[in-house]
Parts: sequence; C-alpha cells; structure tokens
Amino acid sequence: MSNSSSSTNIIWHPNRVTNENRNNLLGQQGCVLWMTGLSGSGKSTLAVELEARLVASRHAAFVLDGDNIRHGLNGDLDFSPAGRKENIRRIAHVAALLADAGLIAITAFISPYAEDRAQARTIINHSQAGTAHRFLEIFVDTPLAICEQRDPKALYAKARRGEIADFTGIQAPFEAPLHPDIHVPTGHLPVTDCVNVILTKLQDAGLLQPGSCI
Ligand code: ADX
Repeated sequence: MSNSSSSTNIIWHPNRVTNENRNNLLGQQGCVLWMTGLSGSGKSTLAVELEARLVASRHAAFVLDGDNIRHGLNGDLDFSPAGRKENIRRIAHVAALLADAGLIAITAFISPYAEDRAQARTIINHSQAGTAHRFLEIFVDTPLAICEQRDPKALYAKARRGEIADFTGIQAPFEAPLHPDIHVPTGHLPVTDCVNVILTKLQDAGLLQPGSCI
C-alpha cells in the first residue's frame, strides 16, 4: 500500500489565505471528530445526527462515512489488515484537508486497529499545510452482543454463516480505545442523548461558536 513516498521532485506550494482568515470567515476552527466502533454500533446514525445539529446551529460540518467512502474513493480496498490500514490512512488525509478548509470533519469508520487510529491522529495533528488540528477520538461503545442483535444490515448473520470473511467482532479484532477523548455508551442511551454528550464536550473544548444554540 502507498505511503505517499513514491512521488519525487515535488515542492509544497503554500496558500495565501491563512488559517486565521478561514476561522474568521467561518467563525469556527477546523477539527476532526473520529468515531470508532463496531459495525452496527451507531457510528453513521450518530455522525449524521451530529452533523445536522451542528449545521442547524450554524457550524460547517461534514461526515465521511465508511460504507459511503468504500463506494468510491476507497472502493479498491478490502477488509484485510492492510486494506483497513490504507482506508484509515487515506481518510485521515481527507479529514485533515477538510479541517484545513475550516470544517468540522466527522469520520465514521470502524477503524479497529489502535495503531491505525494513532497514525490518523498523527496525520491530522501534523497536516501537510502545517496546521495542527484538534483530533478527538470518539468511542461509539455498543457491545458486540447488542450490535449482533440489532444487525441492521444482516451482516453479522452472514458472517456467522461464513459468507463474509474477516468480519470485525466475529473473525477479525476490534481494539477498543483505552483512553478515548469522548466515550459514548451508545448501547444504553438514545441517539439524541449521545449527540448531546458529544456537543457538550465540543463546547467545553472551545470548538463551538461562543453562545451557539446547540
Ligand atoms: S474499516 O475497518 O476499514 O474501518 P469501514 O468503516 O471502512 O471499515 O467499513 C465498515 C463497513 O463495511 C461495515 O459497517 C459493513 O457494512 C461493511 N463490511 C463489509 N465487510 C466487512 C468486514 N469484513 N468487516 C467489517 N465490516 C465490513
């Protein structure tokens, strides 16, 4: 898998618009909210609801969703450890670009390997534009038994029948974050309460517009 080291003789061309210019324009600073959790844990539901609440309170936010991105940009990648690593590496760069543009980027990927999430944090904290972005890891914590019981896409049933290989939680591991920035007990709380947990943390971290009605 590419590590972006095959390109030679390339010289970085700086922008004239600064980060501060963009922050003033949008009234917010770019950041990345990195959701991690099992398939069926509620990442996409939560991400879409969070995006809607942020936009309704006049914040510029955008969701990058695992299933959706694998329909296009990352459609060439499988679910092997190497395929997932490349998936997460590319998304970390895309999310960093969105944050460079001043957006609140919300990513919803299983991202099961701690090492890949750590690499994403590094990429985002040291974006190529030279901007350090806030990276907040959000653990969407729904236990496997509940995800399997919900089985919204009927994929756990397929994996149990042996019709999908390397399914996370069944034949492939999920390394839960040990110290997530935000922990959301999605298995026990309704979606609105989960979104409120995240918005409160963002407000405490100074990432939302002062006085915004969330
Ligand atoms: S990741 O592990 O590389 O981060 P990603 O979030 O992009 O995964 O995609 C996960 C989605 O792909 C799941 O929600 C599910 O719909 C689908 N999927 C298909 N095969 C697998 C598999 N083997 N393991 C996990 N998810 C899979």
